[in-house]
Amino acid sequence: MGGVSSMGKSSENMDKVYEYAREVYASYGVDTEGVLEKMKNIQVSLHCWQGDDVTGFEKGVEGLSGGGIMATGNYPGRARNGDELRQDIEKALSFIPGKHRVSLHAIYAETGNKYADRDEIDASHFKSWIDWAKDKNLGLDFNPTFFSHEKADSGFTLSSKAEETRSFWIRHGKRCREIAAEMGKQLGTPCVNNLWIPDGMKDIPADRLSYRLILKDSLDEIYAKKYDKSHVLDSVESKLFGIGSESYVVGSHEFYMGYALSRDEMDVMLCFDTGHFHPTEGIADKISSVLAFQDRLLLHISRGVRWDSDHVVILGDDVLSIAQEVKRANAFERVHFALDFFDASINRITAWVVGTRSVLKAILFAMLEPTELLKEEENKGNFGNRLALMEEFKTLPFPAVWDKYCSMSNVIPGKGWLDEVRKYEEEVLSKRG
Ligand code: RNT
Ligand code: ZN
Repeated sequence: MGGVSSMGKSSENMDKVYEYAREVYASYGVDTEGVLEKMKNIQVSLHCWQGDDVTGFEKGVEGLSGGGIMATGNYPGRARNGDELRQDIEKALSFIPGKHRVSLHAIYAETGNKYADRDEIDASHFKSWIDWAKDKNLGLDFNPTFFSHEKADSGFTLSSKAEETRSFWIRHGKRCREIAAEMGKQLGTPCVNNLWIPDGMKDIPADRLSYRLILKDSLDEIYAKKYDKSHVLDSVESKLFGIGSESYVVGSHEFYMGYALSRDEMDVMLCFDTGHFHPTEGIADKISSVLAFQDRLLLHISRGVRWDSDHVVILGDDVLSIAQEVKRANAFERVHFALDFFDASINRITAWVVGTRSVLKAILFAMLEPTELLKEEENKGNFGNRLALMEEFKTLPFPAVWDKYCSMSNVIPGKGWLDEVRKYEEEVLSKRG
């Protein structure tokens, strides 16, 4: 085996360790080679907004995201335009095994020296992104941006009682579907177009229902037009609370669950953001409930610390449980993995790489699980054995297979990539004003 080791050169020891791991897994009926082949089809959608702290390229709205989300920190090197952001994403991707996707927000439109408002943007404003994605063989995903805009300052967008505000955001929602469909068409892979709105209230509302009925109508208008599913896949993202919307969020979990399930003809999927539920509430158990009724599901993998803080994802029980649930439901083709975090206090390339590699580790770990053995014990009613096996499987020689996955993808397996990030920081990031 050739490839790259953590030292940056091929290593015989790595081959030996992998050989041992292959045998151990084979003794449990798991074919590591087959799993590595399957990993080639796994795509994670990298969120572009980690690279510039959710700022976007519109003129006049520097810095503040608003809408109850906030990137904290002031680490130097934030990308200031499309070219810098693309360059940074490419750098991050070079340390991430596999072929992936990039998720954009409407605020990453490049409108030249002419300002185009949210209800005026079209696919031409994303030409640089689309051309770049074609060139790099990357899929693109998309998100309308219902925040960082004066028409969102009231705290209401699609559920606004002010008709002018509401219709403006409906037009934005429609434009974004069109842009996403064009991206999917040009790139030959469906673009996931995810809708999240910040609408809500700081304090106890007197009338929760009316806003939800307005939102329902707005969504019906946005999703009325049919697009080819091979171009765009629509999704709606719920939330429990945000900064300034602690008491009420119009687009709650139950709201969107009802919406998606009652709109069969629109074929809208749900998006679960791991930070958008009660702090101790996991989303792993929700996956199979959704898959019992819907074809597809989008995940925004994030890490909340005490609240929806959008910390960089790490390899924790929550992420592992999610990957295991998808594996056990044999649903890797139905569940879309996307990232959603923004940490401005550390090197932003490091943030992307840590988060994405952690999610990929969780997916690989789950794929290597001898699930059939667990199901057998369960079906026999031997829950003691099921528990014992689950514990045993936690210490199977997974790291050797991860290293192999990295090296066969021409990516540095161990911490060696950090030296490369340091170089990039010295040569590129530190020179940004
Ligand atoms: C906000 C949502 C949403 C955003 C991004 C920027 O709470 O999670 O997905 O983070 O769209
Ligand atoms: Zn999200």
